[in-house]
Amino acid sequence: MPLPVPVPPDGVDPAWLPMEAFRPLGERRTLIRGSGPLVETVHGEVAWACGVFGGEAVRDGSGDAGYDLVLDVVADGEWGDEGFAYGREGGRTTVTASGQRGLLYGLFHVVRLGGTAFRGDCPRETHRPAVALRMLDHWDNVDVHPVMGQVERGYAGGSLFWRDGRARGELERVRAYGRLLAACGINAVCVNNVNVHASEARLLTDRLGEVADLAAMLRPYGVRTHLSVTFAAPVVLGGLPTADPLDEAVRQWWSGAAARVYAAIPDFGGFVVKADSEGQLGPFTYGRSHADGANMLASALAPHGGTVHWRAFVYDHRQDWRDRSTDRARAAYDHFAPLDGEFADNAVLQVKHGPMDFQVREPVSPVFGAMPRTRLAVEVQATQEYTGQQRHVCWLGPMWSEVLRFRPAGEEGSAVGELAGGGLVAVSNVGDDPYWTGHPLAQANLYTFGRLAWQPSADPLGVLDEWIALTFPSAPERLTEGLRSLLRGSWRTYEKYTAPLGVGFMVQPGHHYGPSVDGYEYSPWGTYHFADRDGIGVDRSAATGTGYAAQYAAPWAGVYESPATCPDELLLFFHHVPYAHVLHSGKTVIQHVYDTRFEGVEEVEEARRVWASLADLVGAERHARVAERYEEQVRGAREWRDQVNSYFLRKSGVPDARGRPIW
Ligand code: GCW
Repeated sequence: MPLPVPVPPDGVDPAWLPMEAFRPLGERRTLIRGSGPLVETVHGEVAWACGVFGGEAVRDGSGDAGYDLVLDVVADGEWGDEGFAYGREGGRTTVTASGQRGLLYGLFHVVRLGGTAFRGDCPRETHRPAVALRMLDHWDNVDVHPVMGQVERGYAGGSLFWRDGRARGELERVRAYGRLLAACGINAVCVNNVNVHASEARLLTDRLGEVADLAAMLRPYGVRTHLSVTFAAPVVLGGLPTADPLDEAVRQWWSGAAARVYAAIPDFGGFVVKADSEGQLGPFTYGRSHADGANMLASALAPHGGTVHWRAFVYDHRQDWRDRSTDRARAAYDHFAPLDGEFADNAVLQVKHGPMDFQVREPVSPVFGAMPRTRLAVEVQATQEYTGQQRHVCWLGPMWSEVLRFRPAGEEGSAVGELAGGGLVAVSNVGDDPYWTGHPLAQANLYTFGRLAWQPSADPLGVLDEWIALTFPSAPERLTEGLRSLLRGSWRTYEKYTAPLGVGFMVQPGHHYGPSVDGYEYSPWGTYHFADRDGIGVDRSAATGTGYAAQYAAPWAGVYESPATCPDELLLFFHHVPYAHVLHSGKTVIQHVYDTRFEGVEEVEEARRVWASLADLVGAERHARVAERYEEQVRGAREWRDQVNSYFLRKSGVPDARGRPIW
């Protein structure tokens, strides 16, 4: 039986799966062969499209009866669980997969191609994800947290899963969500915050049924469910006196817990763990290593085929700002690199892409070049905590692509996207907002993440074009061009008007929105820029600084060590320089500060104008929502410009060479 398509409920945006995107498929005759629940999902999709557009979906018919499209699962296929072969010859398009998931991804490939899938010939091509695990981590709380709210760092309304302490039970919306994820290649979701509070802890035990309900909705779209668990669970849930990972009773408790999870959710993905981090308990409490902690959970999951995702975000968040010898950027490497080779096969170390915390510009974490015998996952942040909180447009595709293409051992070595055998993970930017992501244009971040996770070497601009074509089917060139111009450079624009040259963290403390140049300067969080009357930046060189630069292998250790070779955009991350220091661009640091702040604001003003000019081409509601956010972005960018410029004029006493207003 075809599975009915979970079209989003009334008033909810179809995002990149509007009905119109299914027209080319829906007008044609399609044969679907194979068996299993995901084949019924595919059948449901095709039948639905044909019901709307007049085509025909035939199940298991013979192969030669004038079909435009044949979707086939063959038992002896060579494309793995998720891959497929695509081709077109003699007026017939074929998608052949060796597994049901592959068929589902093949179907969405056809949808993406639109009319092109049914024109001309196309030699057979193989499509296979480069990364097996493509995951979204939701920082969703079950209870409303007094400070962080329902969704920690969430800018898209409430949670899709939880509200006021309960499962929401709006399972159709969850199903529609799973469908959107499948269409961009995401195959795993962690349904609760890595900061696991009291109610959330119980999702592992007596509230497991609520997780199983979500898993049942996501499963037909090939999305596996994962759970964040607290390392303290044996104590807080099991009543044991300790959570020591080497204690036999603790190990048994976890084995039992894992077995019960698998009894309820047979295809459960595994645990996500934030331990010894920002106040969460971890193995350090018991004098054990992080490998001891991760491996204990890995062994509880191993009999069931599960994986533990152990986060590397471990640092001292109670640092004394007077202490110049501690460098937060060093922390992940210092804690984890010595443990390389000690982690179990089903333990994945999940590493934030940069050494600090999702700033608009950071170097790539040196951990990726330092742990060849460990399965690593790259964690990026789709939710725009430090990049405009979905009130500002900041399309992160180019940033993620730079990270994934970075080669820690230089040109001859592998790229981060290849080293991430443990998966690509994004912190989700989705909530119960009618546009899913608050800012309608922030949908592009979610879509781009999925496609880059499938193929980390993909050109992000190509992915952006896909998103535009799907989301706005039959868009006139003016709209396509307009959207491109709004999104393509938006990350660099955001970088221009916020914190300069990789220095980061000039945000308001706590909520992290808007400028506060010294907001984190005298705080315990390890996030300093050290601006004084003469200069700015953090000396992380090996020769005179914290030694962070030496955590990289050649050639990067050398490149970053000296201001002469360090790329401009990271200069203040690695070096403390005088305001008169001349960048490779030929400008002084201080003039760069001024110029980029002014340019950034001008670019946002221009974007607002472009969006206004597209009013006749997008729906009125969407237009109004984005227009209103551009007002806020312009206001916010000006505030950034004026605070940052005034701060540096006052510190340095060096006027703007162009004499523009600074306060
Ligand atoms: O970026 C910081 C956030 C915290 C978050 C933490 C983490 C979930 O400000 O809100 O906690 O990172 O990644 O664990």
